[in-house]
Amino acid sequence: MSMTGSRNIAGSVGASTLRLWQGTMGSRKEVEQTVLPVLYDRESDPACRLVRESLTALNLDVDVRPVPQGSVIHRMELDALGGKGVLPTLHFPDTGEVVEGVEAINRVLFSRYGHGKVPRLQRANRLNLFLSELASRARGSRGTRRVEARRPEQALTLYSFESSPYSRPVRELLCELEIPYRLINISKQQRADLGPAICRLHLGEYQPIPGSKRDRTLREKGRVQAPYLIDPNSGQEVWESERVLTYLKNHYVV
Ligand SMILES: N[C@@H](CCC(=O)N[C@@H](CS)C(=O)NCC(=O)O)C(=O)O
Repeated sequence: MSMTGSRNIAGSVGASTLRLWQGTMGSRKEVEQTVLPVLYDRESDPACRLVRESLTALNLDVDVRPVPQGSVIHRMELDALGGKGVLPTLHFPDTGEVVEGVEAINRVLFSRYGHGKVPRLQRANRLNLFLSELASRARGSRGTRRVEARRPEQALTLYSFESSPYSRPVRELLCELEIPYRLINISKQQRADLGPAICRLHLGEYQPIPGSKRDRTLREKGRVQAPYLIDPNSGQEVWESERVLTYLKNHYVV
């Protein structure tokens, strides 16, 4: 990995540490999702981060519509929902329900998909928002402002989980390029999932929980690693964070 790449990952580790590695572990039981909710999100926004952590905790997938500063298309889409146009906003396309703001979204997510109560570290209180703000500052202005980019015809797919230091730079770039993507959360569900892909903390052959998304990913793709990007527009599937970033820059930055 290049010096710049290593510095980027070190800063991303810092951001995850400031948020106490929330957005790593997820529920062992996975909800069957037929129609995915749509999350209007800005990667660097402290409140949006708390929602993304909740999604990892609940092991839920969403269709992300990044709304960077200077956004045109997703800002228009968000405003057309008829709400206040705040970030984060979660839209359930099957019911038309629009939920605005981190507190309301977390309440809906944990009552619908969790045990009812929003866990202490996901609550939108002053401490969590402060730590999330610090995490954003550790990333400078990444994942904040729109950069001129080509718009893909079809949304991309990204396998990730919120605290993943290697995935964060990819999500930041997707946000800056205002590229819509399906976020597949591959939350860690057991001790054997912990650690980087090349040296998991658990010795021996890697065995995800049978029947889980991780298990399906291992069987279908041959490995479980974040980030992993699929672009249906070019038919390309890309592993390795630096290669994913280069791919996005080459294909979408104008
Ligand atoms: N060299 C890879 C490292 C990727 C990596 O190790 N990612 C971690 C998450 S940050 C991972 O996939 N860990 C294994 C797992 O979650 O099962 C890259 O740059 O993308």
